Amino acid sequence: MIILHGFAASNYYNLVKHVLLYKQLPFQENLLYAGSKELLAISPVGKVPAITTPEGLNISESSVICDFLEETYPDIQLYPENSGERAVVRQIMKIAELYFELPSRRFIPYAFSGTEAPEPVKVEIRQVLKRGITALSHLSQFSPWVAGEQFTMADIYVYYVNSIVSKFASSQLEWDVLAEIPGMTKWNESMSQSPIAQKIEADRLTNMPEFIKKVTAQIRASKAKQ
Ligand SMILES: N[C@@H](CCC(=O)N[C@@H](CS)C(=O)NCC(=O)O)C(=O)O
Repeated sequence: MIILHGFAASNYYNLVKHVLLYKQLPFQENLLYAGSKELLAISPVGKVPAITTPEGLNISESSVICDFLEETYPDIQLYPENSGERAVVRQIMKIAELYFELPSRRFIPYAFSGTEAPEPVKVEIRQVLKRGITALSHLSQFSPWVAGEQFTMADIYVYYVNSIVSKFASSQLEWDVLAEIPGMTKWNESMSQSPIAQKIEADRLTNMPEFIKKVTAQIRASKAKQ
């Protein structure tokens, strides 16, 4: 059976979990936090998520895991047959990660320590997000799914990317980033209603107190070292 390593407060963990549930693949969850020795033995940079395949192969990096799951378990498809259409789906996923998730993630340490990011950091992040807005407005269809008529990996990917944008970028920048993309808010809301997304959200909320305790302890330890 596939083992999914990580913790339910992680959006990357949740996007891979969503793919596993959508594809109706049996899997076991192994609770590991980022930076732990056990995780480092499985995930080379110590990040969450990672999976161990039934054959014992360890794989990390969410998009790589998504591709592996699709190639190995193609019965319930999450990429279009056509290679050009597949490239568009991957392009949306990549742009969402580079221009939406990664810049928004930079606000997480400020949010957890209850501080506001300095203005130059905000200016820089706002610029990157603007490029993401332009690109995603151009590429997204929402008819009814992100890449068109077929529900694809891009729907799952963008949904969990958006969770970081809404929670951290929008609050630090006082800017409803998702509302800038026509159709995005409505689509995001409908994604959140799916039974899989609801189960994942319930698991996330259950894990949150323990995760916050861990992060707070890490912040305290790093302050004590300074
Ligand atoms: N590029 C990685 C990013 C994963 C990632 O950033 N995971 C976070 C948890 S949501 C993490 O493990 N952070 C710990 C760290 O940055 O050391 C992927 O696509 O899986």
